[in-house]
Amino acid sequence: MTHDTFRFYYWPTIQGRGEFPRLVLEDAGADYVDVARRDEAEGGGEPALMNLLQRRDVGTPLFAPPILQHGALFVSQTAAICIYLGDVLGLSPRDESGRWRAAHLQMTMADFVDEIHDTHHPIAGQMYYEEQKPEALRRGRHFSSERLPKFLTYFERVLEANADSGGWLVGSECSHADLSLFQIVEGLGYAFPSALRRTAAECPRTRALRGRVAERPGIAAYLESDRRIPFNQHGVFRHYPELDQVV
Ligand SMILES: N[C@@H](CCC(=O)N[C@@H](CS)C(=O)NCC(=O)O)C(=O)O
Repeated sequence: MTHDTFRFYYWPTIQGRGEFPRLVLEDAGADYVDVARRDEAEGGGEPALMNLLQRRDVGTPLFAPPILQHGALFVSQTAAICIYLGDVLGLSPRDESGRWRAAHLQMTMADFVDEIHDTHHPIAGQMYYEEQKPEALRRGRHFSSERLPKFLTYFERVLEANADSGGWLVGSECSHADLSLFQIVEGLGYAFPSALRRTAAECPRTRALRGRVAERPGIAAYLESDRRIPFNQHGVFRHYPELDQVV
């Protein structure tokens, strides 16, 4: 099963949460189809994604993208997909303790991503930003002042605790967790540049990890390619200067 083509399903015009599994696939040079980015005429587009959410032959029904299909297996939830891909593609720590610690970091990053999303949509994802702006202002400024530094300095402490092993979060090799932390720092650089700058001095190891991941051959090639969708105002990471303010 390891060498089946992966079929990956996510919204076709944003990085969003889909970017976390994409980075694992790209780092590993995996053979995958980003299904909804294909033409509708070829069975792609958003209809492919909507159809998948309705399918009854997928094992456990699926709630929301991102979703990975590998052979007969369908996995959803960003963190679970990254962990699964890490295991199958050699981007998980090899020992049991390390695998669980990388999983715990992946889930902490999922919490972080939810909080990043909720800065611009604190009431409901289905409502426009402009309909929830007063709440977004409170939430966004609290995030910039308190939560962003708390999460980032936590990951810095994780790197410090593992400092003798080459600068990765867990063990002595790059894992799916490192790729996800790279993506979070990239996203914050787009969405919260000012708050990120304020915390940067406290996070030298995280900055170094970001650079090290960007230079990995699979990631460097991906970032240069048109497969990497630029950040935009529709994904999880959105730049509203009024939210990027420390109070
Ligand atoms: N915790 C889930 C969240 C999934 C999620 O919120 N997906 C978004 C796109 S990023 C979506 O389309 N949600 C539809 C919905 O929640 O109704 C994960 O990390 O995969």
